[in-house]
Amino acid sequence: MITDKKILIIGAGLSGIGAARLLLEVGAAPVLYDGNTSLSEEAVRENLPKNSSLRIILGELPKKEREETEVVVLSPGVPVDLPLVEELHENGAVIWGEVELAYHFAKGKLAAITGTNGKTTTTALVGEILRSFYQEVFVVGNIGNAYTKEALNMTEESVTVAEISSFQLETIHSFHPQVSAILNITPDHLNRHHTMECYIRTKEQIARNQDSSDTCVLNYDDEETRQFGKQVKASVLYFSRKHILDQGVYLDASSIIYGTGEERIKVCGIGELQLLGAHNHENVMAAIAVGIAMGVPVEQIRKTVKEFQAVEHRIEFVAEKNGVAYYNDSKGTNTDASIKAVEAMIRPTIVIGGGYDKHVEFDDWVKTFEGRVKWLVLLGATAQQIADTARRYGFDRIEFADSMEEAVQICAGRAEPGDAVLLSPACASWGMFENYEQRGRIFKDLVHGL
Ligand code: UMA
Repeated sequence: MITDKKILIIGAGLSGIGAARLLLEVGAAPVLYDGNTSLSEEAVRENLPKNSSLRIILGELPKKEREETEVVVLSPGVPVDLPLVEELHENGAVIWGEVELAYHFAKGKLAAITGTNGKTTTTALVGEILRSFYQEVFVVGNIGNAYTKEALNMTEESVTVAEISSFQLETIHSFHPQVSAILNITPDHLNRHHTMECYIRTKEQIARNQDSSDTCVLNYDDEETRQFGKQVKASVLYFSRKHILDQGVYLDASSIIYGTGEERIKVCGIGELQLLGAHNHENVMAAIAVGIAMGVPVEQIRKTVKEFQAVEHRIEFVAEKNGVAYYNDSKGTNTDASIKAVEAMIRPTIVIGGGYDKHVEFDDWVKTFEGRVKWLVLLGATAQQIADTARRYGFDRIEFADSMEEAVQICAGRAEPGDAVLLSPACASWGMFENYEQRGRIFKDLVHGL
């Protein structure tokens, strides 16, 4: 029984707190450890049940815990090759991720979604699809709701969708979703996983415990995931934006079709979706495939995907003012994300960009402006660099703003009915805002105030 073991939780963030609360509730006596010395014990305790006897250690881990720990519960942000974790492992401790711990106590049916991009949108949409059909639905994981926080509330009737990051997949053992999905795999987090090969193998862990009664949803257009489909034990359900599939979910001209092998069922037209952009069409197709594999009838799926609005700060439609559509893509904190946002625009667009300087180049982003972007309004530390880059590519309809308020005013003045205004800065928010969420909310408040 895990409850009888000497358990050490590493990390006192969302995952560590979720793990601690779960373990206390089932009668275990874990120790909660965090390497960050600037944390205060009182602040950590505020997130725990009142009067709990949980031991909290901050900073250096004493010798006794290094030697006697039997089970380590790792937060996803803590790498398995951290010297401390390696030492604990060498001293005989087993290493469980927070997801593995949650899975150990969770009940009901589970869908798990990973991929480099689109995880959160797809997971949120799958959550809505499941809610349209099942009574008791949980949406957990990397999306910001620790799996351990919900695991004990689940019953055999529960249906759960979990967004699972590559960090979380490093430390699973028995984790076994009935439906898994890998949306795409492109280079990311290589500082943590070291090589692309390791990163891909880590992503593939999501299906490792699946068998022929399970389903693995994979992207047919992504070379890596298509190849992976040949090796998995689960039955594969592909989705594709570029190929017609006999069995799977695919895009045919402007319709999303589910091919059952025997018949072709139209799910919806892409013009009926509220989500914009080719990348979102992929997310929608993946969510449809997961929904089908989770037993939701196509009729319910159809209704939900048509109604589903973007997740906050991800090309989120804010309002239409004087015939101008305003979109908040404050989550566009790097050029890749902001390229997708610009490419998703179907109206002449004024882009608000710029922010914290991460020492990156903006050429690829600026190259997507042609034929789409009519003005660029810049703020923050990178404003001048982006302007210089844009001018190099012959784009000179640029204005500078000192604040978000001024930026929105400039956009409102420049935009004509039928245009769109897109906040997608291609930069982090630090320096002017606390985080991208605050930046997005300020933008939305200003738009609503127009
Ligand atoms: N810590 C240590 N030692 C270390 C590293 C961290 O003690 O070597 C401590 C930190 O001091 C901190 C705590 O660990 O107090 C933070 O743990 P964490 O980084 O695992 O963060 P959590 O708050 O537990 O949030 C995690 C996910 N964070 C990461 O994977 C980095 C959240 O995903 C997730 O929502 C949450 O669990 C609930 O499941 C965020 C994320 O950035 C959104 N994910 C990455 C991404 O999407 O790209 C993977």
